[in-house]
Amino acid sequence: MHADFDAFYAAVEQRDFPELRNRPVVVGGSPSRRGVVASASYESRKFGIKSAMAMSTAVRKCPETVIVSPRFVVYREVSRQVMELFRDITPLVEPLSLDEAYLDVTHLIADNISPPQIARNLKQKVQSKLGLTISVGVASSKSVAKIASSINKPDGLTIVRPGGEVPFLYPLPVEVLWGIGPKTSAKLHLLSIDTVEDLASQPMEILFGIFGSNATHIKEISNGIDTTPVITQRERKSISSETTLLVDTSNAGDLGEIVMRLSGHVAESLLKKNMRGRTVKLKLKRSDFTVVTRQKTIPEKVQISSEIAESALELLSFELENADEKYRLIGVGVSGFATSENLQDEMQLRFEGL
Ligand code: TTP
Ligand code: CA
Repeated sequence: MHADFDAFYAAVEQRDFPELRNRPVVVGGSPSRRGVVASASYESRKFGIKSAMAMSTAVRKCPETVIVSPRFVVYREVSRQVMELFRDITPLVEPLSLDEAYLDVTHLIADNISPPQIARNLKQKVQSKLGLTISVGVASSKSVAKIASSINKPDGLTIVRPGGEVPFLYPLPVEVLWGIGPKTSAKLHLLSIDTVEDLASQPMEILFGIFGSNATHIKEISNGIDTTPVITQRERKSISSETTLLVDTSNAGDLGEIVMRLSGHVAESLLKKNMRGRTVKLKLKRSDFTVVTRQKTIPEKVQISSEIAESALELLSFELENADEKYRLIGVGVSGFATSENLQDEMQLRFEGL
């Protein structure tokens, strides 16, 4: 199952301030300070208001809309509560962000309790305990479940039975697939690739031209094939990113730049998964193919790019001072996770980054 809060920040505000219910509400920064919409209530979406839109545009579209400043501390607490409710029904919960998670409930299915019932119970529990609605998708894989939860919002429940993946996916617009953002979808529409079926029926050469090394994955998910398991935070040992260099080098400047770029990739994955770790690892493969790894454990858990890069660069200069080698591969990783306790910084970042 994939479960996702409907209009998360806005719904929390409408729950806590009854005068906001049934009204167009947006949570975000002030229009006079070039703020943007973080979350838009479903009432405001009827006017064309969406997340990430400039607040001034939102006000133009619907002058009556109520603008509310975000209360990150509250959203973080609600997120903690909902993840706890999820974990009451299964320990196999993989949070994707503050307001959504995958739940593996395979082991709960029995003669007298079916997947739709499990999902209905979950929705009811969230409504009665938290006073909020979630949309749930139920399917045989993570990718299909996530799409299923997104297509009947708000308060949706969409069930895709095993074998029904292809008929479910094919008529949908390509944008429903994970990893197809606005740039790629514009490119696809130019090629008259509009639906998932259009995409799934492309020859592999075309897909390689558009998606590069990701083409096989795209082909699979457009046919509803996804075998990735639900991974809880405790199980995930490390998050890393590595690259093989075009030419072997010992140039400290070049190596440093790559380390910074890789730290950025790792930070992005950590943010997406709401995780932070305490150990930063640098992996180097020398020209003679020997691999060295150096790691550093720090008192504060890291999550953002600059923090990861700081430790990784320190490890790099230590290696360069102590070895006279050329390198052919570099990797940066973070491990030493605990359940994310402080998500506030992440929300702040996401909010400011809009
Ligand atoms: P989403 O799940 O993308 O959006 P939502 O919950 O508001 O609405 P939907 O019913 O479509 O799921 O994001 C969850 C929260 O994350 C959202 O309430 C506010 C925050 N957020 C931002 O701060 N900026 C953004 O651009 C987006 C998309 C979300
Ligand atoms: Ca949501």
